[in-house]
Amino acid sequence: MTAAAEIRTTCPYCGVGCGVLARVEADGRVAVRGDPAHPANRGRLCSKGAALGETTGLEERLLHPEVRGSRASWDVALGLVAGRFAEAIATHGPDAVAFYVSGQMLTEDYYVANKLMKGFIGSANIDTNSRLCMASAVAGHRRAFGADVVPGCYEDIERAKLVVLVGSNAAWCHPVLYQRLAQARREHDDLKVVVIDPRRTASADIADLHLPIRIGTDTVLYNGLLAYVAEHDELNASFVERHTEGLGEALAAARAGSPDVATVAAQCGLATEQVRRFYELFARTERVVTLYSQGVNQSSSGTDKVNAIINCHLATGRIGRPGMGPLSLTGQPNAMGGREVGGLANQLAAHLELGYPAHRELVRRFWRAPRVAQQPGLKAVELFEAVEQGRIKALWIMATNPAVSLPDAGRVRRALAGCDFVVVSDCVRDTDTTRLAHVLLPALAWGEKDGSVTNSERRISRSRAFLPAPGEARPDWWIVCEVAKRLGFREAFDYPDAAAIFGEHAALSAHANDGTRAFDIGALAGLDAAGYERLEPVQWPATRARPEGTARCFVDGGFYTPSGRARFVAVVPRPPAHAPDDDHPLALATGRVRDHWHTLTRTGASPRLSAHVVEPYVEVSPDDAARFGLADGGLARVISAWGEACARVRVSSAVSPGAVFAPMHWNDRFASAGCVNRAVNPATDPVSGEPEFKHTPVRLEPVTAAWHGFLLSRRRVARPGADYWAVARGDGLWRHELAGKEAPDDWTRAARALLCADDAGVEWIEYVDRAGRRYRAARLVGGRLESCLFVGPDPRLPSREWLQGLFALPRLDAATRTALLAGTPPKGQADAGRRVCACFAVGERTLREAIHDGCTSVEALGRRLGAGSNCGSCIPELRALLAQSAVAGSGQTQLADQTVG
Ligand SMILES: Nc1nc2c(c(=O)[nH]1)N[C@H]1C(S)=C(S)[C@@H](COP(=O)(O)OP(=O)(O)OC[C@H]3O[C@@H](n4cnc5c(=O)[nH]c(N)nc54)[C@H](O)[C@@H]3O)O[C@H]1N2
Ligand SMILES: Nc1nc2c(c(=O)[nH]1)N[C@H]1C(S)=C(S)[C@@H](COP(=O)(O)OP(=O)(O)OC[C@H]3O[C@@H](n4cnc5c(=O)[nH]c(N)nc54)[C@H](O)[C@@H]3O)O[C@H]1N2
Ligand code: SF4
Ligand SMILES: [Mo]
Repeated sequence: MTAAAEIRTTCPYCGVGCGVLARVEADGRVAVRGDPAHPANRGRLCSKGAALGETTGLEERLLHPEVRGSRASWDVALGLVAGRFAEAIATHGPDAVAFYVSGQMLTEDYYVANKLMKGFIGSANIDTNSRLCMASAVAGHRRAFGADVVPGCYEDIERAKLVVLVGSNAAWCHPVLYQRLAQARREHDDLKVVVIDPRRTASADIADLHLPIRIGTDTVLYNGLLAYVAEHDELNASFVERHTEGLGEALAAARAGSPDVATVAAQCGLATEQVRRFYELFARTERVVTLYSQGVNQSSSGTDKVNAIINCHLATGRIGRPGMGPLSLTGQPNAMGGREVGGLANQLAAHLELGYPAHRELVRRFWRAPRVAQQPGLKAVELFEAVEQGRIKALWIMATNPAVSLPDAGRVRRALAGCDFVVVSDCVRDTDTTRLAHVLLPALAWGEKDGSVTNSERRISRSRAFLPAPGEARPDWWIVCEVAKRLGFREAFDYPDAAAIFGEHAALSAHANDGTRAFDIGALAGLDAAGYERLEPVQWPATRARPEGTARCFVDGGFYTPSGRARFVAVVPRPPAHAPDDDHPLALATGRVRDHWHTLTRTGASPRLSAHVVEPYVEVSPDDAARFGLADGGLARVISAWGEACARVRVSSAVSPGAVFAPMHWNDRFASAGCVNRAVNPATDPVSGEPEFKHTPVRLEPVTAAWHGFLLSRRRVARPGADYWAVARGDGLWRHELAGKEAPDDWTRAARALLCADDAGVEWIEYVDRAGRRYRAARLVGGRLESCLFVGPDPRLPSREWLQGLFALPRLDAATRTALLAGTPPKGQADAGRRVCACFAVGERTLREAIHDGCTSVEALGRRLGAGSNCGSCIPELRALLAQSAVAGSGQTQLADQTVG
């Protein structure tokens, strides 16, 4: 086989929307690199993008339709889905069915799903996981601008003099954009960076100022800023006069709650001086960009937070011009595309309003639809409540894993288990959600499917196939259209390909528009299949008059409100929905880690990406650790009024006393009790319906285990027989972390049962230390290491990294066997330590040695080991190691703040 041609496509992870060049190599492997011609990344990729080639395997894939666990033909499965939906609609009305879709669908998939539900089934019960993500930003944009428009573009970050990151850990979650910012910061001395985040995250690495704000108090801080700007005469009077309305009320509300800097500081848990410095910087810098993400959106006052931020940009007229503006970072690759097609339950399509009869009629005629939904449908959290109450008789979930990602996940699972009919379209066979489905429909995955996505700066890019469709998997749009046809809507859903759907979507955006709606891609309406194939990245609006697209909106006002003026919103701060109490005194915020994506269905398949963080963890301050009797590296239960999870404890001064942080990624497939959403409360923002993922009152309880251990094995052990377990993919092996309440009487027997020692040709070496409660064993086949188990009385166990390396050896010699049982590398065999750099597989120990040998800068480490010199995502951690060794060198030791690893 010869290598195939490179195909230009788009990264399927975050909303930065990086261009990727992908090709299948002669040996069948997938090679990817950043597309130098794509304006979002100009050739860069982060660790996740660079490891895409490790995630295209078929091992875990769903490749055939299934009905109640048995393989079925497409015809049978589609017929069943259409039949059960038709029956539910006929008996209980259109609102008795629902779709729950995702910002990871392509625009074309999303468009037909929305069209089917809102125009043909006639209900608006289609909501999306963007409700958990971008809904507050959408609602805030609509309140302020009259339309869901991100005013600026990425280039503004490089042209700004002050970049404020609010509730965004871009270093890990939008890494390529963060690298662009870091580079601009290096090149321009006068560019300042402020990070507003309760935790000291990797993003604070380049910050001139970090404000460790008390969770949920951003409205107080921004109200204070508005009052400060007015008081210090920094209002842009002519902009306010010509292009806005409502400043008086907003200012009055701001002054009432945030009268002065000291009051703000006290309420936000900050030092007065810190707040003053931020306000001064903001007030005196004309070119300010505010980047915000889930620390803002995922709050019961998320929409108010968004408007409090936008208020300050409107008051200073800093919007729509180069180097300035509020810039909401979208999470998923197509969060923005979903908003364009109206995928949320309270929208129509192409930025048309469900609430306007004229818009409904326009869409109905355009679609030649029998009926168009008259009222908004159920928002995600309400939707699953309705499922629990039996009001939804048939539910179709596409490209999302709600059993893991919705708050109060225990309740979501009960709701799904009790629902009459659940359909799941996914690429992966076994997820916490597919386990609860009646029908599974196999969808094409990234690399196999064709369509388009839109990134945070409104840039539409093509996602192109370079792999063949595996098994019987089909594009999501095809699956939706086949069901639509079986529901009797053949004509409206008879598309030959994704290009035809895109053409219709583009035409609708321009239909009767005349500049009244921001979303207009009329320039792309006439594309034929070849034109669609060639489509270059373009930022909407791309109208017939301005086909080249638009970098910035609102350059000259021109907002989409009835008056054409932007609206200030009077914001009255309120505390999070559920206050901590004696039983649950800590505030839990949840979020992401650098190398994992959501529920691990994709990044969990990559050894490279699974090495950085191998287990669910909970990060707690040294004060609270002492208070709750928690040891670093031990285990803790995270308990709320809704449920609980179990995770590894990380004691870190990166979080403030009173606050704890846990990642959202783990679930029943990867850990015994890792799904933190079982504990997360289901409160939502009253305007946007977005859940409060960033604030749940919890308590932590240490888990006392009689034994701790780990098991490295070439095969995945389905039931590791431990009270606590977490599993991660390694190179050619699986890594299982284990702990148990009671140690078995006889480890030798227990280990053999676990590792099934009875196959022929197996060699078994072991070490038993009864007094020390230590046990070590390895199983070899033909001299080659097959698996090994290490057990001890506490979490201090030998280096997994070195042991993993032994799996690559064709056979273990006597010295290595002895070393293995001793748990320490023999002389000359290095132990790289915990993986820090994903691109070059560089471990912490290797880095420390290099630092010890005189590498005193990130650049020097890069020259010597490669670390940090490719995607740059680990640079904050390299810097933390450098700083630690500098401190250690001066005679002190310090806990790693940012080495969350
Ligand atoms: N590696 C990785 N990258 C991703 C994803 C992923 O799963 N993994 N997912 C993508 C998606 S869908 C999304 S939505 C984005 C999310 O991207 P981000 O929003 O940047 O990520 P999060 O970790 O959810 O939360 C950001 C920060 O909000 C802070 N925070 C919590 N409460 C508050 C508060 O009250 N105020 C303020 N100011 N900050 C607060 C948290 O401490 C956290 O550091 O990431 C995208 N990129
Ligand atoms: N505690 C807590 N919970 C959170 C958050 C948080 O910060 N804290 N963040 C929330 C946010 S912002 C988000 S965006 C959500 C994300 O939550 P989810 O959307 O539930 O997470 P994913 O793991 O991305 O799920 C995507 C699913 O779709 C499948 N899939 C991938 N590609 C395709 C495709 O092309 N077609 C089909 N049919 N299936 C596909 C994947 O295998 C996977 O099962 O989580 C939310 N939940
Ligand atoms: S920043 Fe990383 S995850 Fe996001 S689109 Fe770019 S390569 Fe993909
Ligand atoms: Mo998201």
